[in-house]
Amino acid sequence: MTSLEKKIVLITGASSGIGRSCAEVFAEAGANLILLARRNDRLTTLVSELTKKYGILTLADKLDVRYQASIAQFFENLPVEWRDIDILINNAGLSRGLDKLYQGNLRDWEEMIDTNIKGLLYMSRSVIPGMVERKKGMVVNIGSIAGHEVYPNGNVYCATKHAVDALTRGMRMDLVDTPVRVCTVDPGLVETEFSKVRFHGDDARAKIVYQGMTPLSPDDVADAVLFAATRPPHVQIAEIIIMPAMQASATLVHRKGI
Ligand code: NDP
Ligand code: 8X3
Repeated sequence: MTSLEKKIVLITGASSGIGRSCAEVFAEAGANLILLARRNDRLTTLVSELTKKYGILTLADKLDVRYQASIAQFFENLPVEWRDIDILINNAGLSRGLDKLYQGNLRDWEEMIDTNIKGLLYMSRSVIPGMVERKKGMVVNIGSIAGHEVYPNGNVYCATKHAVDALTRGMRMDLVDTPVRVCTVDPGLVETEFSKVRFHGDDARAKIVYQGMTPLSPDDVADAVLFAATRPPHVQIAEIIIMPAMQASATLVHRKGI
């Protein structure tokens, strides 16, 4: 097992759900964390919790991964002691809407494409060259079962997660002659703010997504990310698909009493 003690781990979308849980498990493992998201107030609270609990170093910043210029500025201003990033967790992502493609909201499409695809690309382009130069590093992309299957009304979200799958494969090919490893962790239903965001804040509709079944928790997914990150340097966990026991595919979920 590889120790994460004092490793620098950068997590996008650390203000909630899977990203927040990753921050917790990597902090517990002794890593120093760069935590990014748009909701800076949440990051501030998380930083004070994690530093108190685990005595690690943290750097948090407000960053919207959709904007390449903001990302460039963030890295330009990054203190030198934080620059040698060991692990990049490309987690920031979202779904918006669940509509037939021909009725889809164009703004929802732009937001998903800009965040899930372009954000991941911009972050990767900024961080991977340093890893190649230092001859060590790991990228973990948070994909989805929606990157392997398409479900009704999931059209554009599924397309973005298929893109994450393709980009992960591409990265792995392009890095095969380096020690840098690339992994994708692809969950099924995880109860986070994901559905609330998908339904533009409609809590009642979001709850229905997990009705009658036990979804994954974000900690379950963080556990899988931690597993991949703690393998010895010659082991590359390429892909982890993780689903609740009550889910067999994107469209087959067993729900009790429904
Ligand atoms: P949450 O909504 O709980 O968390 C999403 C995180 O992404 C938040 O921290 C949010 O922070 C951040 N984020 C969204 N847009 C941006 C942006 N433009 N710039 C920076 N950060 C952003 O959902 P999850 O934890 O569930 O989602 C995390 C990842 O997991 C996503 O990529 C999602 O597609 C994937 N996933 C989720 C599944 C699920 O069922 N929940 C299943 C499979 C995959 P903020 O709003 O503060 O910027
Ligand atoms: C999130 C899981 O099934 O809602 O990626 O697409 S699903």
